[in-house]
Amino acid sequence: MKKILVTGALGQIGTELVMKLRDVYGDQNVVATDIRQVDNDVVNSGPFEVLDVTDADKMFEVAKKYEVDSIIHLAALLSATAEKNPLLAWNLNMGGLVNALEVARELKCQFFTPSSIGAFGPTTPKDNTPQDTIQRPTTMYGVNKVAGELLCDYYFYKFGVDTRGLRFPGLISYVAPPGGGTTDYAVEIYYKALQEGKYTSYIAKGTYMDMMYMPDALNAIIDLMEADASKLKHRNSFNVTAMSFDPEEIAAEIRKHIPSFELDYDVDPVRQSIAESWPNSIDATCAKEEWGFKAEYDLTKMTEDMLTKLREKLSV
Ligand code: VAH
Repeated sequence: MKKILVTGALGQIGTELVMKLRDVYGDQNVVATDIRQVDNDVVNSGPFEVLDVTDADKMFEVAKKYEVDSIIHLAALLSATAEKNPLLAWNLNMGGLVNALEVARELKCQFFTPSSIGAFGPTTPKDNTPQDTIQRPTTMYGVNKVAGELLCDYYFYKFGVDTRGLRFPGLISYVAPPGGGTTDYAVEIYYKALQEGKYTSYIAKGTYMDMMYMPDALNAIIDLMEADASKLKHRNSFNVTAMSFDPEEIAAEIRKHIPSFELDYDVDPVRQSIAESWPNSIDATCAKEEWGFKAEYDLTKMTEDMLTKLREKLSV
């Protein structure tokens, strides 16, 4: 990757990924785009363009203007929002993806877009979910992710586009909040623990989901994109994970730092049903074997860092 176009650059992943990519590849070599403009480091530390990913002509124009050789396509609606607006989600998630793939094909760009554990469904083996298995998701987000994986593989086989992807678990970060996801509780709980000493979880006790700290997710994207193509048996998309926990386990870890922290429940049936359709834990062996994936943060190490960084951010 030398000159990179990032869509959805102001989202949870994009906000940190753009800054990391600019550290690695140079500020002027990372073109950040999003449907809106704000006054922050992403916009002010390098090239920024307002881009609606459903506008194919504009996307091509921006990619051509900066002569990009890589596209990291992040713009999408997440699972809970997609379930509230399924047709909007289809149009944005699939329309935006096709536009980005077409630009990558025409300009011969390397291509990355995230998939998700949401690409699995109720009939997928739930524990230690394999890389290659049944994928019959029951959410619009999951349908988008499976279709996206298949489309990205198609562009590789049919047109030779160097497409690569990761099935991300829930991502936890202290910089930009997630928006409209099912796993967002695992971010909110840290903020509420510091601000109020308690949290009411919309996900039920005993509901296990794979999770990953954002630094590991950013490294995984760069490591995959820099991996030797001849070593890749899979492309779209690799299972990756760092940990799996339920609300009780993350609360117990927080209590090691805030002993009085209280957790209770007010389960959201929509997000609970989405969570129950996903695996309890996935197997990341292929990512480890094919391109050396390794997560540095477990629940203990992530909790220490999240609470330390949030204390500074929230001045508490
Ligand atoms: C969501 N954070 O909750 C995203 C992610 C695995 C979860 O895809 O929709």
